[in-house]
Amino acid sequence: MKLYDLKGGMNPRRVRIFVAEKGIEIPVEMVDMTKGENKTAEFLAKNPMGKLPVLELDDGTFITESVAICRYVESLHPEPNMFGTDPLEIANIEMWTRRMELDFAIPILQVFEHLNPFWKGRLKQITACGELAGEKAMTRFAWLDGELGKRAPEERQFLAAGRYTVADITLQSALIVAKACGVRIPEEQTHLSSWFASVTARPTARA
Ligand SMILES: N[C@@H](CCC(=O)N[C@@H](CS)C(=O)NCC(=O)O)C(=O)O
Repeated sequence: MKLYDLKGGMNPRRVRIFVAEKGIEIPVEMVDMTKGENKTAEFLAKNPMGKLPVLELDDGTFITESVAICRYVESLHPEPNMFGTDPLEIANIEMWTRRMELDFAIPILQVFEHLNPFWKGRLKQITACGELAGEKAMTRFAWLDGELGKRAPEERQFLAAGRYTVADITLQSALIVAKACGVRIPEEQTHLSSWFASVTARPTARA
């Protein structure tokens, strides 16, 4: 098995943290996006979307999409469980993961793509799109801080279950990119800030 990885990328980080939480090691090959290595014919044969991460299996099969990779790893290494153990928990973790992807990760990626100088000349950048996405992200931060605040203190530590799950990893990875783009959790949002401080203090956070 081999993981094609990208330094600094939100989705590759999700898989790295997930794998680290499982306590396993998967050999890694770094792909340098700045050199266009993810757009070569050789890489596009692995993932026609030209994106990372990609998991290569020993029989030459490629799995793309970070959640699909995580699910595959979970099937092989069920403990610690990160996708849920009973119907309600599975649904809750899926619900929170989808929320974190659609309402947090996507706007944050749009801020990065439309406003960050890295993408100049690589993508069509529209400043207003980046600014709008930043506003959406900030609205979502406020909403999530409020949601966490409605919970009993012991239930604020994790988003979807009484333990760290793939939903937490999804937001944690998105917020690292947000921070790098200058989109920060406002100081007064203490519940969201505490959650972020707690997940980023985990030993796997630097994976
Ligand atoms: N939906 C995919 C998204 C993958 C993705 O967007 N990867 C980014 C890094 S976070 C990438 O490879 N970008 C390279 C590019 O767009 O050229 C997943 O969850 O894995």
